Amino acid sequence: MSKSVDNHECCEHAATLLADADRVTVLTGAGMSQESGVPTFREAQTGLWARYDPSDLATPEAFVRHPARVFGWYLWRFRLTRAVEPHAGHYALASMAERFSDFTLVTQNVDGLHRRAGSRDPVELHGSLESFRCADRGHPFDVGALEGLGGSEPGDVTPPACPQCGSPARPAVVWFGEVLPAEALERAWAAVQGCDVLLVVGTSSVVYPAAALPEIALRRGVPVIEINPERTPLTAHAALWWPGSAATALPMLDGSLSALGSR
Ligand code: BJW
Repeated sequence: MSKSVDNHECCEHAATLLADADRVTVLTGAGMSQESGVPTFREAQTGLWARYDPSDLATPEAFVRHPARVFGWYLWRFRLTRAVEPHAGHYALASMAERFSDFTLVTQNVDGLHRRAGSRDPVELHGSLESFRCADRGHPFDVGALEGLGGSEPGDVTPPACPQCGSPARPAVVWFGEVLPAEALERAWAAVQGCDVLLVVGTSSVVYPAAALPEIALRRGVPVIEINPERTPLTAHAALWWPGSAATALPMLDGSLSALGSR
């Protein structure tokens, strides 16, 4: 879809909404990391799931049925996320955190790029691809033992066995049908229940319970700012839809807040 984006107008509006806020929550999704080179999940042309059916990859049932396919896909993504770098948008969010008395960054991403950009203690709703554990008993699995496994493209790789119990290793991420880490969910819930503004960046807003977080903020009458080049189910309800990209919009916004002298 081609559209012209008035980034300056959107930025001014977003900065105005944020200028008087004390408590800010940010929710990010795969679009946040797209400009770092991590493909998103649902984009028709480039999304990982245009090539691979998610139900064949991101469920516990898929891991039982096709362990080598699922493990190989995650091993490829594990290496990809280690090879890429945070972009200006990740750094802008780390900088923005310092401007508010209460700032919570909630991410659905498992790539660790927010932490690598300096964001302190982000809430990782869907776990982390930086660590692995065994499937049956959750024993931590040393990622050093992954070296030498698989090739440079996603392909079948038999999951190595846990040295303690022999069950297959898997990424420490949350698959469909699995429960999110309780502490992360509680922190995210508390943040949207207490925030003055919610900023939502790069998520299709279709996967729950993450997609319920903006719904909670909206029910409280909190303004929601959405940064996403495409419309989502959230767009019609947002106080501002900024149809820009994370790497462009967020540094602009941080710069505007700085110019406004926001803390
Ligand atoms: C840009 C950009 C740029 C592009 N700049 N933007 C309530 C109602 C209905 C269903 C459910 C419900 N509650 C639970 C469910 C079931 C299920 C669910 O939500 N299903 C839906 C598909 C309907 N949820 C679950 O199973 C969750 N568990 C749970 O709820 O447990 C309790 C329970 C269990 C069983 C039954 C009922 C309750 C677990 C969800 C786990 C999701 N896991 C994944 C995989 C993680 C590991 C991995 O990375 O592989 O998480 S799936 C995948 O989707 C991943 C993502 O974090 C997540 C969200 O995707 P995201 O981030 O939004 O990415 P995209 O690709 O969809 O969108 C990218 C966006 O960026 C697009 O909009 C672009 O336009 C934009 N963009 N470039 C800014 N440069």
